[in-house]
Order: sequence, then C-alpha cells, then structure tokens
Amino acid sequence: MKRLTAEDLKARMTTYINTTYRLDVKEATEEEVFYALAAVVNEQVKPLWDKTNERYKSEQTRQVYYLSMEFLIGRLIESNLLNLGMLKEANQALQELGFQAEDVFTVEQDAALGNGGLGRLAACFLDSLASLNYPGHGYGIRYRYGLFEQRIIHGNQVELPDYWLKKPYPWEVRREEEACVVQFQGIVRMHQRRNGSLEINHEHTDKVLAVPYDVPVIGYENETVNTLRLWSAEPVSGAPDNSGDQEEFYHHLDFEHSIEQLSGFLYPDDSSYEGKELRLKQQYFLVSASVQNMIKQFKKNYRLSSKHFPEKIVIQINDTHPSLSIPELMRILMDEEDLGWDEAWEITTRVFAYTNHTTLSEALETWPIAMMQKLLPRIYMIIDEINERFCQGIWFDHKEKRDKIPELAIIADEQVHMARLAIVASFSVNGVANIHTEILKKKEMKEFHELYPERFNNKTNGITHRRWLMQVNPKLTSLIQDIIGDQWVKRPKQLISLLRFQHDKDVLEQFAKVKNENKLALANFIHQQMGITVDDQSIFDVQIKRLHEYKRQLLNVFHIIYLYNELKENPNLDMTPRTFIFGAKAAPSYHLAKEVIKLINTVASIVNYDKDTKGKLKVIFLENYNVSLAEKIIPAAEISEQISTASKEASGTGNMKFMMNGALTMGTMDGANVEIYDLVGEENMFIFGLRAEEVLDYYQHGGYHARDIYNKDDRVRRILDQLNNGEFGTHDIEFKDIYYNILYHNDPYFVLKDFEPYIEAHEYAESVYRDKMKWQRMSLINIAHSGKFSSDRTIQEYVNDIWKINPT
Ligand code: GL9
Repeated sequence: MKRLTAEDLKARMTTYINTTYRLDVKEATEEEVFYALAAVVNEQVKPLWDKTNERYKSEQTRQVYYLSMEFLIGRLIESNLLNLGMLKEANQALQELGFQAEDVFTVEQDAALGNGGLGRLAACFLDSLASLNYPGHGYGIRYRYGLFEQRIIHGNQVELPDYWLKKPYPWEVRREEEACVVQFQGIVRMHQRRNGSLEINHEHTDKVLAVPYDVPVIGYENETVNTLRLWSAEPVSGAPDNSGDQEEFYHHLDFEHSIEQLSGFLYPDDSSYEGKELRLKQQYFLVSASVQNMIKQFKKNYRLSSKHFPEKIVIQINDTHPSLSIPELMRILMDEEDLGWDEAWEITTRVFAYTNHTTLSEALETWPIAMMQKLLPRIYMIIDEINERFCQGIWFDHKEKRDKIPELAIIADEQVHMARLAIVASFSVNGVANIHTEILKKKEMKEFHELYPERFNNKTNGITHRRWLMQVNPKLTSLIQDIIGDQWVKRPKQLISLLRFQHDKDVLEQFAKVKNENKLALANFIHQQMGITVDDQSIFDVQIKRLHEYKRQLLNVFHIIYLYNELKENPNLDMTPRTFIFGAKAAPSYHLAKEVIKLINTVASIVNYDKDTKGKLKVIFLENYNVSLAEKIIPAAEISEQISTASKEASGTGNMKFMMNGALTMGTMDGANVEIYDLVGEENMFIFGLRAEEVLDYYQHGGYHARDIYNKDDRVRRILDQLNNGEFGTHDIEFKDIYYNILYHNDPYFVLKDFEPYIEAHEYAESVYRDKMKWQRMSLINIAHSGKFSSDRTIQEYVNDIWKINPT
C-alpha cells in the first residue's frame, strides 16, 4: 500500500469536499474538513481491512478475542494517521489548506467507552496486537452514552450525559448481516430424548437483537487491520401493531424502550461494583452476542466441529465483567451443539483466560442468585452445575480443603461469586503487575492458588508507545530520533541506548528545551481554558486519574495546604514555584470522592489569589479529564504523582505514560511503580511511605492510630482543624466528612501515616530540581528504561505464555 503524500491528501480531501458538500475548500468548516480527512483514511483502510480478514480466513489462523465491557479508545484520527504513516503529511496538508490541524482533529469526540485504566488498557492492547501483526480482536458494547462529561460548578462536580454519537462516528461500520438474538428470562424445559439424553428448551424468552458496529484497529505501518466489534441493542423486528390488545401494545413499547437501554450507557463506577440488574443484562448481552458470533465465524471459516474450538480460539476476559461467557459457551455447546457436559467442559476450560485487575473487595462482583435465576435461568442452571461439580471435586480429591469450601464455592451466601467462576473455568489467571500477582497468590486467591498453582501468572501492564509517546509528544520523539535513530519505534526497549547520553550536557539541555516547550503549550491551554496564568518556570506536578480514596488525592492536597500554611507564615520562604495540576472524575454516587474534588477546587480558589502565595503556588483542576486531556498534560509533566496506599493500586498505567515522557515519579512502592523502581533505582525517582506488607499487616493485626499522629504532628493537626472549622468551606460543615473519615474511621488509607515521608520526598525533589542537569539526567534515565512498559512487550508475553498465537 502506497503512503499518501501531503499533496495526495490535499487532492483527495479537496475532491471529497467538492463532491460531498459542493463547497470550495476555502468555504469548508473544520467539521467538514475532518470528515473529508476521515473519509480519505477510511479509503486507505478498507482494502487492508478486507485483506487482513481474508488472510485470517484462508490461513485458518488461531485467534484471540479480548472480551471487555470497556474500551477507552479516545480519539482515533491522529493514531490512525500515525499508524498509516501519514500523520506528518496530514498535518502539513491541513496547514496548506489553511486549517489548524488541532482544530480539525478535535472535531472528533472522544469515544469514552471506559472508566479508566482497565478500559484504556484494552485499547492499548488492541493497538499492540495489530501493530505486532497478531490476529486479535476486541468485543465490547457500543454505549450510546459514554463516561459522563464533568463540569465544575462552584467547585463541585456536575455530571452531564456524554452523547458522543450526536455527530456521525466516521470509524464505525454497521454490520447488520452479523446481527444475532440474545435471550433473557423465560422458562427452561427439559425433555428426555429416546436415547436417554436431555433436550433443553428455553421458551417464552425476551429477545433482543444484537447488531455489531465494527471499528478498524490499524497496525503501525504493517498493513494489518483488526476489528473492534461493538454491539448495539435493538428490538427484534416483527413488533405487533396497534390493532390488537392495547395493553399488549404498550407493554411492547415499554419493552422496546428497555431493550435500547441495554446498550444505553456505560456504568460510571471505577474499581467498584453495583449489583444493578441492568448491568447484569449488559454483561450477558455482550458475552452472548460475542460467543455466538465467534462460533458462527469459527464454523464458517474453519469448517471444523466444535471439538476443535480450543485449537483455533482463545478468549481473554478483562476482569470478571465478561465472565458469563463461560456458562454461555457451555450452553451453546450443550443445548445447541448437542455435546455432553464433560465434552463441553473440556472445551470451555481450554478456551478461557482471566485477568484480574484489582484486589479491592468492593470491586469483586457477586450477583444475587434470585436475580440471576430470573434473568438468566439457563445460565444459572449451568453455573449451579459447575459449582456442584467443583465442590464435589474438592470434597473427594482435596480432602485437606474441605473446610474451605464455603470460601471457594462459586455459589455461597445467596450470591454467585464471579471471580471464583472465572478461576475455576480458566486455564490462566493473571494479575497486572508483579506485586499485584503476588498479593493474589498469597492473600486474595490463596486457596485457589494452592489448588491450581499452574494457572497463576503475571502480565505487567503496558501502554502503546505509539500513542503515548510518538503521537502526543512529537518534539520528544524527533529529539530521540535525532539522538539514537528510530529502531526503538519497532523495538521500544532500544530506548535504552539513550543511557549513553546521560552525561552529555548538550543532549540534556535539548531534552530540557523540549520539556519547556511542552510546558509552555500546556500553560497556554490552561490560560485559554480557565483564564489562569501559570508560571512555565514552576515545577509542573501532576496527578491525573480517577478520584478514589485509595489513590490519595487527599494526601496531595494536604501537602499543598501544608505549603500554603508555611508560606502564609513566612511569605519570603525560599521555594521553587510549584504548579499542582489535577484531573479526576468521581463516580457520581461516591460522596467522599466528590468532597475531595470540592476541596481541591476550594484550596485552588484560595491559593491562586492569595498575594502571599501567588507567585509560588498554583493549583489547577482541569475539568472533564479524559484521554484527550491526558494527551495534552502528560508531555508537560515534571512530577508524576503515583501515591496510592501501597497494595491497593493493582498496576497503574498513567505512571508508565509519565515516565515515558520524562516525568519523575513521586510514588509509593505499589503496582508497577515497583517495577519502575527496579529499573531506574531509588536514585532516579522519589519513593516514600508504607510498604505493601506494612499496610496489609496493619489491616490484619491493627496497630495504626491516626489520632496519635493528629495529636503529635502540629502540621497535620493544623490542616485537619482547618477542614473542621470551616476555614476552607463556604459553610462550616463543608469538609467535615473528610475530617471524620480520618479521625473517626481511623484513616483507612493511611494519609496521615504517609504525610511526613511524603513532605520529605517533596522537599528532596525540590532540592534536586534546583540542579537542572541532575534532574534532566534522571528524566533521561527514566525515558531510557520506559521501553519495558510498551504494551508491545505485554502483548508478547500474553502471546508466549497464554494465547499461543502466531503473527501473520
Ligand atoms: C484497574 C486498576 O485499578 C489499575 O491499577 C490497573 O492499572 C488497571 C488496568 O489493569 O485496572 N482495575 C480497575 O478496576 N480499574 C483500573 O484502572 N478501574 C477501571 O478502569 C474500571
């Protein structure tokens, strides 16, 4: 495939605008230009997409399907152009046509079909699969409303619906011919056949049509185009007309409406779960449509009997959200393919691999038996049978574990425990960073690990360096290219050659210059968004991620309040100016998280306008944090705040993006921070605070008393009292919940315990910052080691250890 030059692009866009809009390019709007560019891209992609599919079919390739309730893909225009090798050319073409590339690209709304790390990981994985030429596809839901849009009004988070499909989405292709029916509720009848086998009939069900919309996943300069298939729920045709029974008719209207709700919106909860029936319906809708579709394609393309399914297909389930795919495959194999239980189980347990993304107990999914039985009667029967056989197996074959059956059973205390189902039926169970996998094996899933040690493995997360370095930071990318060439683009570990320049003052200065330009760009953006001027010579200290108690944005705020108090006492304090930048969405029902947002904004409104602190402290809360905003912020960051309570952050992936863009990590020994530490050493980051073992030990044996710290540490007491006495509030009960949570619920995330070490780590960071060359050297060392965190490495590990697929 020939790459288009800027001239080609201009010509094709011009033709499109002339013929489609009957306009001269000069008269076209940014929006029209965007659609023209997208059309040109699609024209390039179409033949590659068809060819890739044909290749998989004719070579009868083994494929992996990544099943996920979330794909946080963000904007695609730039990454599609980059992967097609035309991003620079497109920038030039747009400029020559008289448009600002940025204004054209931002016509595309972010596809926010995910909450945070887990959904963004899925998107990075698809990019790496395609870029490494692997046959791997995503299955997800085409939510009509993505993650809510956040507005900050008087310091509070307000949620607005994210109707991202208002304008046509140029990347999707509706594939009606691939639609299938998903069934809910109904009655299950069993008939004994003459030969003694059972025939299962599932009758009087509510039927929903699942219609797929395909989005191409374009590999980096390699002509591979895989597919992200997103399901949309629609009524099955043949609705009754209004001539019959009125009640029936309205029942039907109501029913049609409820069907569309199935793919109506993304649940906005991050690392927590709500036992809502609609969420369970969404999950079954995704997995039933996807598994049916896989089997259909398998039969059509491979012409093999279902016994061969595990040879050709492996399904990775992204957390337990899609774990109903396990009983769904059993159902199809038994009820539709007429296999017996043992054969079906043998097949199923060779197909599924499960990734766990969190040990937070509030995130572990369990569904009430009654809800599942009513909504999915046949699926429940199958889970019940899986559970019976599993428990019997322990009883007879693992006598030493008999007393553990209540905590191992898939069905216990009126609930179906989805993680247990996923472990029992999968041939692989993985965590997402070393420390996380170890905690799973030794604590959370200890009993299962003892039963099935060979299933457990680690796959440390990664991020696509194409989007998170090459696309978002073109200046750094071309500097790196000037210095070490471009081998690292295909082999990101080669970034390590940068180490040779760690003592080259000239090189370090060039890196500093790039960072400064990126800071200036962000400062301009902040000014344009909020009207606030930030000092581009100040330290850009950034915490962007979902708002969660365990991520401890509160610790960050306490540090800021502490600095503010110090400056008020001594306005002449010698201190390097700081700009603290936040971005965070709170789940709409998460009261304490919303209080923290309000607190950050309140502190900002005080600090930013106080004449004693004005030149030295700025606090910026950027509203509506999403993928596109992250892309603007990360290249400009100098300090990356990764300060979760140790043991709580399974991996983190923001930490990797910052590192790759030269920010230094201020972090706890948690998640993948530990692996950054292993690479760069303690001298190249700022590590502080409790270790995971200490935290787990406190949880288990007690011994932590937040109030002692409050009593002893004047700085801490001052801050908490300020929260309690209304000094920061518009009314005096404003931040009392935060205060009470710390002093009366004994500070469950150890904010006070880690306060002093955190302050010290910041003081040390500031002292290092004064030595520009030292800071730049540390930064360079981080970039040099960041290749490990390319999702290409992660995907290669999944391929080698779990999927066993081959590149084409
Ligand atoms: C998460 C973990 O909390 C992160 O530490 C991890 O990096 C990602 C990806 O593995 O998964 N688990 C989880 O439930 N979320 C994560 O970010 N939250 C969501 O995005 C829903």
